[in-house]
Amino acid sequence: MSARIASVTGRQLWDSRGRPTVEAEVVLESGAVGRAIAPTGASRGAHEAIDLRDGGVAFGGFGVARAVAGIGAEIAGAIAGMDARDQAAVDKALCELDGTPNKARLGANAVVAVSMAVLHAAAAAARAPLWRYLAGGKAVRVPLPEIQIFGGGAHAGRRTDVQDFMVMCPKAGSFRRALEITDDVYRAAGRLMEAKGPLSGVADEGGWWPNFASNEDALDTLTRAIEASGHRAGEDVFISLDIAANELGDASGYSLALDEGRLTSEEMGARIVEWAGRYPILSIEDPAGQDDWAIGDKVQIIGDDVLVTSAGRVERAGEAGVCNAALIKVNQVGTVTEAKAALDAAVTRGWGAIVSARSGESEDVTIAHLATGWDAGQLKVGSFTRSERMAKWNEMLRIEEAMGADAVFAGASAFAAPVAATLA
Ligand code: 2PG
Ligand code: MG
Repeated sequence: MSARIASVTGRQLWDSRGRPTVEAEVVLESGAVGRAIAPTGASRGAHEAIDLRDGGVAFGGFGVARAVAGIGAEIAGAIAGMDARDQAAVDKALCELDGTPNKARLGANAVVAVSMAVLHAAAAAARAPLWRYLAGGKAVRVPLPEIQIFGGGAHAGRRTDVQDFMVMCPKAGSFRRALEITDDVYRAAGRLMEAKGPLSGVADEGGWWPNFASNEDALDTLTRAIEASGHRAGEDVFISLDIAANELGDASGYSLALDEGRLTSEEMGARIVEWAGRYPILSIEDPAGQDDWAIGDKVQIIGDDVLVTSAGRVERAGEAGVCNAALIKVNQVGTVTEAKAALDAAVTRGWGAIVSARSGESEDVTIAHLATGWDAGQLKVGSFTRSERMAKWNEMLRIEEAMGADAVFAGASAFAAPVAATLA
């Protein structure tokens, strides 16, 4: 049956922050349909692909009318007739049509929605779930989830400096069990916060709004929540942080508003090393612009804003030895093919790879399929509330169930070998 692209349509929908976002719908000549919705970040790397927003006063300047118009006026014509199964060719055509290094002309929001919709259409044409289509007959693991308990930084009015306080359960044995354990921790954390003072709702990604006196207060509370949940901190449940350090400063210095103010790059590094020694921390994302980490091999060091899902940046970071894992966000680079190249560059180096949502999300569950079908090993979605997050976790449960007896939970194998060895 023909997998040639017959039509491409864009439309404006709304994201989890109530802001406009782009959906693309691709119909093949066979009648197969693929749809995808662009997510949006709040804490962004300087070298990310750029969303096209309308500016002005309407919708706070976040309108996407121009991005949607570009899909109909330019993108549809450029990829009509192409074979949806040749994702690389479609994505190349999208990049060439845009013509900028960062998708600024057509907008990464338009380009990523179309790129992912083409992928969905190709899977639909193959009558396969997307994860299975991507796996192409190879055995793939069920990813280890990384789940937020407190959301801070740019996702919570900078109530804490650290952006994400998350947990990971590498020894849970299954995705289903990892979610159950996380739910215990999430509830226990809420009870502890309630006991300390009023709860203030949830942050952008559904984690508890961080009502803490200091960043360490949050770390203490999370460690106590793990213990109070009946699970063992540093055994069943580990802490994972996203420092999002580029939101706090740069190599010339970092500002920790909740703690004692400005830290030099060395002091910031020393602070994080101290946290890693005092708390059951297994993974740290974007710790700082440092390249000499005393925490060395024992902890997963994820590059997000520093790598921006760029294969070239993964290569350079690999040579500098600054990370041992890469966060993979398709909209950070703009196309499925480029995101897969960044993942391949990380995996080739023996790094961990984490397919990740953005803080602005929707009911789109593409990332659950990418994390599984690409055998990334890890999946980061946000917290354990709010349907734009739960939709992805729930999709993973369906995928794990569909694998049946063949399901293999990535667990410790998701990490670079030296980190995995600490869990043995
Ligand atoms: C991150 C993401 C998700 P944002 O920093 O990893 O938590 O945030 O989408 O705002 O960049
Ligand atoms: Mg991050």
